[in-house]
Amino acid sequence: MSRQFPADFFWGGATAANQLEGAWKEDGKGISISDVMTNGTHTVPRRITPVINEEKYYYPSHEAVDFYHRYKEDIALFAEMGFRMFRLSINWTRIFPNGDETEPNEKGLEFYDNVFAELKKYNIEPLVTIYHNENPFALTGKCNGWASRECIDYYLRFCEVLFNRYKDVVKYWIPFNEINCLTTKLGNWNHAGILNEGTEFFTEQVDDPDTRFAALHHQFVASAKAVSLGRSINPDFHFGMMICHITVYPLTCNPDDVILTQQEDLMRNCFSGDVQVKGCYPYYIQSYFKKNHINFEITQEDVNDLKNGCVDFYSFSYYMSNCISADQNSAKVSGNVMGGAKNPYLNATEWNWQIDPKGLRYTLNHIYDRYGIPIMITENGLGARDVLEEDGSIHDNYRIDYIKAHIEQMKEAIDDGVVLIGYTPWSAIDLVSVSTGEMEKRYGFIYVDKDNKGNGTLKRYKKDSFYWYQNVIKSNGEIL
Ligand code: BGP
Repeated sequence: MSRQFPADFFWGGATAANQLEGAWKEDGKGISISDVMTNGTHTVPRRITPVINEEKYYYPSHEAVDFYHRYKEDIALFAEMGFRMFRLSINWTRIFPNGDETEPNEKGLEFYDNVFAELKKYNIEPLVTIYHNENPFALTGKCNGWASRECIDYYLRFCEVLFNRYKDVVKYWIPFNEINCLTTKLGNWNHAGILNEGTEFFTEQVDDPDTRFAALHHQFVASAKAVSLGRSINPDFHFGMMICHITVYPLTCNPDDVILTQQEDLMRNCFSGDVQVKGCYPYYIQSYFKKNHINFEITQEDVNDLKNGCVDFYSFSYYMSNCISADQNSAKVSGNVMGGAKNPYLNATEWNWQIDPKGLRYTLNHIYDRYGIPIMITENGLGARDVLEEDGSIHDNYRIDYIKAHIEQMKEAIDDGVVLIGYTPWSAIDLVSVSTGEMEKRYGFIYVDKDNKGNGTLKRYKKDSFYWYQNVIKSNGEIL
């Protein structure tokens, strides 16, 4: 064992189409669920408006950071940093504007031809997320999104087009981003296009667990079928699952806290991992469904499909850890899908996400011990306000500190024996925040001149972290 990264380690950065591309109606693109979400802040929730009203509201995905027109410039910057991998998602509505067409939109496919050609020019391996909060909005009206089984076929048609078109340029695929978000009610909208009557705000969604778990099941089946289909088109494809890893610790050694923590971990993290890596529903979730009277259809064909479509690698996002307490009155902190009790040993960001680099080592070991397959960290990073100085510099030493501390713990985990094959921090470049719709909650190595209201030149600037990360990659993680 050694504390060194493997020579072929995938250093890179991550993004998602709806937060990056803009051009929301260009070249035949349809409306996605992200396009009907207004901006917000961490105290003002984002609104879901089935009828778009641009006079009244601001919709951050409509222009985002305009990658659609600036991808050449951006990819050149990624190459300058030394990226070996770039994680992006395909905007489903560029290819199938309403989701249920039978013929794809050629213009949309051409855009990604160009993006992949540009990446190839610099030897950057694409890592493609097929679904990252970009469900066609028309499917919400048609069948309440993934609540309906119909979505499986629409999604597979989309996958088949992608696999055939890009089979020679894309090898790494993630069928669904953070699929486990559907274990919480926040997942209804972004993760499945489900809009139950009465829902107005992203953070306050009306929830029906039967529908939500049915949607999750449909996505498990869709993912497994996509894996089987992809392998039949190109046996060299690698498929990974993607979990929003909600790392949890018991707040105290009170056995009540410990049991509750174990239950949370099984439900939020292990459940989706177990289904996608092991190919079947684990015992604890079956009893959870029974105890909570959750019912939805699982056919024998589904059972077979799940068995046949297990993934090759495990990937996850890691931003924070949370504590779990049986005491309802414990102090609280936030998180991307789930908050928790405040950990007295950790600091938190302005958005109240606790910073816990050692939790990453813990998580990597936890995952590798359970599954024993290669792991990629496909999101990790710090959302913070940056200041653009007059000379165009951005001194984001706090971001460097954050990422450095996490990379150090990745090294420890490699030394522990974990097989870690890639790291694509969030985000390659500044982009729109999902939870709040803000631009000024920045994650990138590259600053984009744009504010929360949409003002700015969209000009790109290299942050201090850009140069720092460039050296990290050049030294293969030796110089931090
Ligand atoms: C993850 C999402 C990303 C990303 C990130 C940061 O859950 O997969 O799309 O946005 O969280 O969250 P936020 O943008 O809310 O700060």
